[in-house]
Amino acid sequence: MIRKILCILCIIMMTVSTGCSKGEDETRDPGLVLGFSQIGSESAWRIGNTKDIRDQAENYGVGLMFENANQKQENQIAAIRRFIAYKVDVIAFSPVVEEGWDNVLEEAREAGIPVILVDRNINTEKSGLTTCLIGADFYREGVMAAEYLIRKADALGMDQINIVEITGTENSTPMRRRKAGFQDTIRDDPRMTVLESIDGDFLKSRGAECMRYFLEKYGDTIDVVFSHNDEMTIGALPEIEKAGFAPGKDMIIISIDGGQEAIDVLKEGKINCVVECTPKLGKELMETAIKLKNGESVQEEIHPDEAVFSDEMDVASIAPRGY
Ligand code: GZL
Repeated sequence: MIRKILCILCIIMMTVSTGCSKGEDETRDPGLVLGFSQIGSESAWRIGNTKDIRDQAENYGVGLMFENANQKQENQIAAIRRFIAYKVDVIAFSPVVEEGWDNVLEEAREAGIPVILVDRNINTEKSGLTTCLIGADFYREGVMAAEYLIRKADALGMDQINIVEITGTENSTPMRRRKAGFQDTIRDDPRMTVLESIDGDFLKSRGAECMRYFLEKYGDTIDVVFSHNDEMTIGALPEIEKAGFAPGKDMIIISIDGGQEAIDVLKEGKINCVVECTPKLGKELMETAIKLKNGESVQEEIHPDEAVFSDEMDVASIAPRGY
């Protein structure tokens, strides 16, 4: 009887100490410490990405050192140096821009700490600075936005299409790749003209400023607004309405991210198309970090599946987005 009680106590003690309970996923690794440098809190997408990473760290029993860089590259570099000093097992970060990471990533490599890129990429001449990129195919997102516009223009019988583009943060991967995918897809369509493209930095306030500038300069010649994220789109809409235009009707509005707020506006008919860019990358991040700690090989790139939501579908059927 005593042996039986001792045995039960042992099981309870192990569960309590490791945080694991019966039936937990065998990939949990309570011994893993992951340092993560997040760009900031600039959008619903980013806030959703942060929440998912925190939730998944909890779910996998991973020790998470989380730092918010408030949109500044120097803060990300300092955070990565702190992770190196702390001797974390794995470093992960979402680089605010693509260039300027070689020195700090060399330091991580010299310290023997593997680095995972989350969401965005870096641009470097050096090989082997990072182990894996987990994030969207931004070029494809730009292509899907343009493919929607071509279908819409065909359906409306438009023969001249003037586009203004509100881009994301200059020199960031999503800005460069969404722009390229969109432009490569419309390039051979003689109806399409991009009147101007300006940097909205993925911010709601800048989206409004950019739209005010476009309305003052181009007025009713604008047929399409292509915005690189929902935050800037939501900021632009009231400016369009203040100028006397009906967004979604007088102007075709195309956005990217797919957060709940933009989907609700799509359902109201004020946005015509929202290309999905899921922020839910935490599960893949934790599983990849655990594999690296265990000395296992990992995929070089992991891209989530993504959809397009638009006025071509029954928008009422779009499930809650969770971010
Ligand atoms: C895309 C991500 C972008 C989002 C913006 O994966 O990097 O940054 O589209 C966010 O909302 O600010």
